[in-house]
Amino acid sequence: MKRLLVLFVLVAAACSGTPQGIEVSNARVWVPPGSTTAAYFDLTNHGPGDDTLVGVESDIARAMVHRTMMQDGQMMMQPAGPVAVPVGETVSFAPGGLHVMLMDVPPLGVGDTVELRLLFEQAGTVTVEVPVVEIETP
Ligand SMILES: [Cu+2]
Repeated sequence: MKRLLVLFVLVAAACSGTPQGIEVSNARVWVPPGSTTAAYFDLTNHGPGDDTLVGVESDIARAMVHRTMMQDGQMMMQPAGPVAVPVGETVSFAPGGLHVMLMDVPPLGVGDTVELRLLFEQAGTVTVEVPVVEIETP
């Protein structure tokens, strides 16, 4: 009986230490210099399977997933389309690459937060409260 109890405790500990689904970390929105700004974060897929980010929503702005790329020596950005987040991997949204474009944003200051809803094929809607931070310089 005692051995069974020990086994149960071990299993419970193992389960609670293994997060499932999509983890959003390092999320931040750059303080808008005007009516447009960008949000960045890391997406980690803890399983059980591959997932895809298919969209993003905000109540205070128009939100789109964009990708920045060099084209003919110019920095261009365009809609990224669905973004694959394979199981066990982390996909970074970072300056110069993937980002969430926020358009028609109201005035925001450092310390404010913006709620974003990230829409995944498998995980469904993942809601994050994203802090507004100073624009990062490289
Ligand atoms: Cu953009």
